[in-house]
Amino acid sequence: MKRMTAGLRKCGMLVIALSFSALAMAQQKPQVVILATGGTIAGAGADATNSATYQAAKVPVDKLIAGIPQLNDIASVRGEQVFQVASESLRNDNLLTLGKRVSELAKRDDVDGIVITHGTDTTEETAYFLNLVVHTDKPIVVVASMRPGTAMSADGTLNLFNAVSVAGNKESRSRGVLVVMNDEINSARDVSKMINIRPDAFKSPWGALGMIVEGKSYWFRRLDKRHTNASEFDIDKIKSLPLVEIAYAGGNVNDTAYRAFAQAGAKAIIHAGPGNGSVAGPLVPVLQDIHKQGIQIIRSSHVNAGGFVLRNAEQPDDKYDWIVAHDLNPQKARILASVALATTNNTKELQRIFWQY
Ligand code: DAS
Repeated sequence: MKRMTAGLRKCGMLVIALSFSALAMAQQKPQVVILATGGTIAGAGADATNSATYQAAKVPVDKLIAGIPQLNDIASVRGEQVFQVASESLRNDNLLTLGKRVSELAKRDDVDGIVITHGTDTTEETAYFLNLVVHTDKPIVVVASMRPGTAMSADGTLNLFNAVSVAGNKESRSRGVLVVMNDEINSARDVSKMINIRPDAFKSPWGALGMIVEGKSYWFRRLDKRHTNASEFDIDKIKSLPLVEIAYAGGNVNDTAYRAFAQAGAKAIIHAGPGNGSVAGPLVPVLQDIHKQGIQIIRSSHVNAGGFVLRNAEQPDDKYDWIVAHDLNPQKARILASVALATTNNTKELQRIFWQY
């Protein structure tokens, strides 16, 4: 009897010791929250050969996490399904909802990093938005995939594993919101989807911040523009995002879209122009007339590998009181204009903001 009691006691002690060490192990592992919004990374196709034909936003976050058991080796992960949509359908209100949830989680002591799974179409917009308005130095990583998990050589699994690894790494702190895809770590501010059919779709015209290989990050540079804790914009103070529209211009451009946007109540129009955000001659008086109605005119460039719009180069911006989007593409210029117009409509202030963010 005595021997049995002693044996049971030893067993009990062992169980307690093991659970403490498991707890210690869990506590040593970074705590990462995955916020799922949909997209191809949650997509499903009918056949393994369907790398481009599939339905986005089908697989729930818990299944995404369960599909990568190796996540448990690098972090204590928990998931939340915020939305389940293809990202082209996301609205400004969705951005506010997501931003507020990220901000709440970033304030918690039991959260070391946040990953957002997202569709590729507007990854750059959501990531840039969070970069502007969430005040934290904790890693926030947006991740997507070009192929659904059902396809051969699907990229989502490794992208998500890498994203969790980056989000759980203290070295990733204070670098702004990051986009992890195809082994690269890019800045949310610089990166955009430049090719829409290959795993190497996302590029930054000024280069990636780092690489991630087998779960280890290698850093090369930092973002110079203002972001996160250094931003003057705060998600907790933004009630709504003013309407900003994008008018795409090439040859033979007419004023129809610009006038319709003004009529519809846009507070700013992003002129997505060719080259240096060029404005066709007949369009100039139209934009001047629209600006007289109190609507901001912001010249951006739709060139592929990174536009760079200079003030007073081919357009007398000072004379017309127009704004230039610097190197931001039209879709990012829309995000920044919308966030900025929530606090000011002063042209000079807006131009400062476009130089700094
Ligand atoms: N429609 C795309 C989106 O949801 C699918 C994807 O590439 O993620 O952004």
